[in-house]
Amino acid sequence: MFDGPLNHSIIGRAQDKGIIETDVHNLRKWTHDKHQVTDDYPYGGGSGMVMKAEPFFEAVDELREKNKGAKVVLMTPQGEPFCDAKARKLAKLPGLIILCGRYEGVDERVRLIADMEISIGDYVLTGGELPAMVLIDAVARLNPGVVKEAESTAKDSHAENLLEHPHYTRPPEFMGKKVPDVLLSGDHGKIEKWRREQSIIRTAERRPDLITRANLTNSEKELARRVTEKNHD
Ligand code: JAH
Repeated sequence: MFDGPLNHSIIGRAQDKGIIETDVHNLRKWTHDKHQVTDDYPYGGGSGMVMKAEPFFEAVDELREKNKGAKVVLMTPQGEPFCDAKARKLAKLPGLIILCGRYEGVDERVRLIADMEISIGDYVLTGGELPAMVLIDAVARLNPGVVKEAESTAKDSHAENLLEHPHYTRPPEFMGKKVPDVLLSGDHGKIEKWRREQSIIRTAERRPDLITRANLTNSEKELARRVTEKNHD
């Protein structure tokens, strides 16, 4: 399940270059029974299975020993919502040990060995593997040299709590829709001003929850307010 995404494209290249390294572990390795069982019936009854605590404990003991300073993250819909700021904090750490549950959930005592619990959004999946890969991708690309220098991550959408401005490439007219004249003007001052305005307008329209956290000048706040008011009548 991890093989495709982690060895593909930018993340794959970052691993080839030795900038980041990922290892995938099968929890069954830390079982002791013939059938390598990692789940069991829930105490108190009910449908579905629960992941056993012991294999997680033994796995984390071993992986903490081999990855000094790494933090243990449990992927769960009950965790702290993942965001750009969190990704930047995690990118500064020497390593991450990411625990992925399956079935209805993991034994509550697994929480005791996790340094943090992270959710990538308010929906339930069949397991924590896809969220883990989302986290890895978001954190990995913040390491110097993973994405091209020109594509600096400092101005990423969300790094400044703003959505990005619209992007256009050739042709200059498509299905009757023209590329805004300003982008063809060659006036980089005007282009930057237009992009900043578009960014603010879009964020105010689509994500009023973000705009309150963005660093805006007084006139930019005024622009955001005009957009919000227009959308309320
Ligand atoms: C589902 C264990 N926030 C996304 C997310 C994270 C984890 C899980 N689902 C959604 C999950 C089943 C078992 C974890």
